[in-house]
Amino acid sequence: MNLRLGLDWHLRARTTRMQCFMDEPRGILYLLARSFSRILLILLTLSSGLGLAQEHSPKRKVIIDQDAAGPGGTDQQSMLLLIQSPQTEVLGITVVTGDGWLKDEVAHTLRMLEIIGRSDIPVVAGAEYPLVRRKEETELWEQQYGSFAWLGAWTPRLYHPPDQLGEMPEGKPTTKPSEEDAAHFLVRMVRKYPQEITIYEGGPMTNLSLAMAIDPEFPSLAKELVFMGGSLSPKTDDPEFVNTPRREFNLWFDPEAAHNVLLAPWKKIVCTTVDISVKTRLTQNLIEQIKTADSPAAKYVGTYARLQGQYNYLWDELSALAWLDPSLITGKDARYLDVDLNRGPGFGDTLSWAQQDAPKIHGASVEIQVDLDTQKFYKELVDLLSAPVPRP
Ligand SMILES: [Ca+2]
Repeated sequence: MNLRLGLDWHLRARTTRMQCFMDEPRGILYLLARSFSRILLILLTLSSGLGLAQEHSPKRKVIIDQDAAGPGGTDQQSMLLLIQSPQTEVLGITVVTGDGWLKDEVAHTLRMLEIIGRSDIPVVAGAEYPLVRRKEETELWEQQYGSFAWLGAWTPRLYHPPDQLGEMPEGKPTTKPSEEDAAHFLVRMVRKYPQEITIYEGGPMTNLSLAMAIDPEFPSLAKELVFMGGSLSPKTDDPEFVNTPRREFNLWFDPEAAHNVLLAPWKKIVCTTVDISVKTRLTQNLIEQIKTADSPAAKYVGTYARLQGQYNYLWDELSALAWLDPSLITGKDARYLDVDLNRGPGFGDTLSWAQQDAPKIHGASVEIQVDLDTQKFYKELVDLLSAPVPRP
């Protein structure tokens, strides 16, 4: 707009000066020729300048690590937001057991990409199990310390063996995952694009911890880690958090992996905790708004988004969208984070310290999102999911 206004002004100024030469035909011809050549020069400069501007704003490289249950739901919807954004280049989706089993999640992700026409994005299978935690031990732990509302793939009412797929109402994929494993893919990518890649983590941190075990430089070679996880002191009447405010599934499901990752030398960590997640809700009204659009992503979400009970937080969607538009976050804090590895009642709980109280061994200071512009968030969520799918 400014370039256009500048050009208009330039043309007006030259027109005024031209009028002074109206009684001199040769002068007019000379001036016209000079004016056209200058305008041509300006247009060439502007177009090459715009070309340079595009070359100098490369897309933001991101790898999505996700416990990609589906169809629909927070895991798939957050991935859609990151794929839908014209800002991003999604280098790949690495998958980890969490909300569902690995193979099930890989199938849902491949199918989602087929539906939106983005099977060019590699889907890379990662860890089928947490580093140490086991289902049978977790069931014993629950008998001793009380049950946990959400056990992901191990939730009794949803359980199926790891090698079987659950229901796939969206159809089974015909595309295949990458032959590489997630940890090696993560390491290979940060070595290929050092300091350029954002690791978006929407699930348990097993794949990231495995990548660190293979290559200890993995965290410092990444640009930043952005993750949904952890819980500090959420203000909510949700029974899942009233008596266990420090228990959050992503960190809880693989506490040892989260401990490794949170103590690693990342350049920057941004964290979406339960505290801010509970300030968001997916509603039927939002789903209806998305449904009115004709894009493949909107149709997918319109068909498969589900509301269950009264708490339908936009967990991973907020983490993704706040990375795309940091102005959504209106309040933030800084903490050091870790995870309780004592195998008592607090096993897997989030630990946090203010800067001045930090223990001797700690990771990078974590930027904690505290508050958000809720209406702006909902609007951007609807707009982005309603937009055409960007071509690779
Ligand atoms: Ca997730």
